Amino acid sequence: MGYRILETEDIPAYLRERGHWDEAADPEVREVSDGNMNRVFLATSPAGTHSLAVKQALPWVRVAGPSWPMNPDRADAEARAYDQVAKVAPDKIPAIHGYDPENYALVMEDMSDLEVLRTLLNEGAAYGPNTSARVGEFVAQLSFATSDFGMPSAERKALIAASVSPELCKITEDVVLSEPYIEHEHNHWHEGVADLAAKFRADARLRTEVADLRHTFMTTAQALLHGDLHTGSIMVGDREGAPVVRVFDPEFSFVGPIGYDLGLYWANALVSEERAWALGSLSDHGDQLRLSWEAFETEFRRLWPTRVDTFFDDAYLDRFLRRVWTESVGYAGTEIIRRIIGFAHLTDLTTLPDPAPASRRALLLGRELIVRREELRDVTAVREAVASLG
Ligand code: SR1
Ligand code: MG
Repeated sequence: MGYRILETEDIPAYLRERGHWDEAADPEVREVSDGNMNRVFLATSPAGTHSLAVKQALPWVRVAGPSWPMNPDRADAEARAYDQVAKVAPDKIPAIHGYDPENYALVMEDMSDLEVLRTLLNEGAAYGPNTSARVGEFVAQLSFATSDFGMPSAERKALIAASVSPELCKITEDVVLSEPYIEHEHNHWHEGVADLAAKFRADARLRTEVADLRHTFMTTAQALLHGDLHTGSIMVGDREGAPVVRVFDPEFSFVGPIGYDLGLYWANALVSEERAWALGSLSDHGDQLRLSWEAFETEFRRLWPTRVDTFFDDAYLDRFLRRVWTESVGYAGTEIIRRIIGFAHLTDLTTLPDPAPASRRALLLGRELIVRREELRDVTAVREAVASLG
């Protein structure tokens, strides 16, 4: 039948055609699209006893419209990533009921009983003790299993080939890892940071360091990444009295540097800390980088004895983890900066009564994380960089 763009009224028949809905009554459907890229619908039985989510990739960037075309096969990358995570961390992703490659549509668990982590944080909630630890474990479990430590060499080469995602990687190479440092029509900023935006564009040292991180992003095939692991890609809540953390939306997935996933999460945690600082509501924000790194490192080291290639010795593990740490610090800096002077901004800052003071602090921190990433060798050093903002 070919690719058809689904509208709200199409969803009941679509779910029946695909074998996902056999109840007598049609579901009630509402569109809940929220991210920059895709459409999401929730379908719920009239009695509220059965529900599903349908996510479809459009042939353009949703928030930009047809003027920014984008290959919908990014949904293939998302489905592939979910397949990989389901093998090693099924408790940390939504249940996937089916993928329809012809229409670039995923049918998955309705998670509307959970909350998007960013939304909760913006409302003043704390992270709590589990969230960052689960995220750190998620990165370790996915990255170990899809690295040369967790997968035989030939299988890995096939994964790398299957996971090549040129258009989505190009978005990151552009909107995260170059545009904020040059004049570009995508860029915009709050007037209270205009001087810093201009300064960063003229900052040769910063630009060279970002070029290094960009090249690492383009050339390093360590493991399968989520690729866009910000706090809007994580849902949290309680089910039957137990804390639940679900990572979703891995459409930017490809085989790249592990530090890109950790760095994105850290950047978003640090920006949430700046929001809380501005509102005088700091709680556990400053502990999230440590909690996620410790959980990542502990889980990666726990998996290490299971590695498939023992030429990689224990000393090499230490060296490898050091490299992941340093690159994570750098990518955290790039994510902070692009979220303030690039294309896609964060509500953490934009919804503040005055976004300027926290945005300025975050920009300065971002620069420090990039240019001093080799010196910032542990969590304490990063916390000192935050403290030095005053
Ligand atoms: C054009 S897309 C801009 C951003 O939205 C996505 O969520 C990614 O973060 C991307 O960088
Ligand atoms: Mg997304």
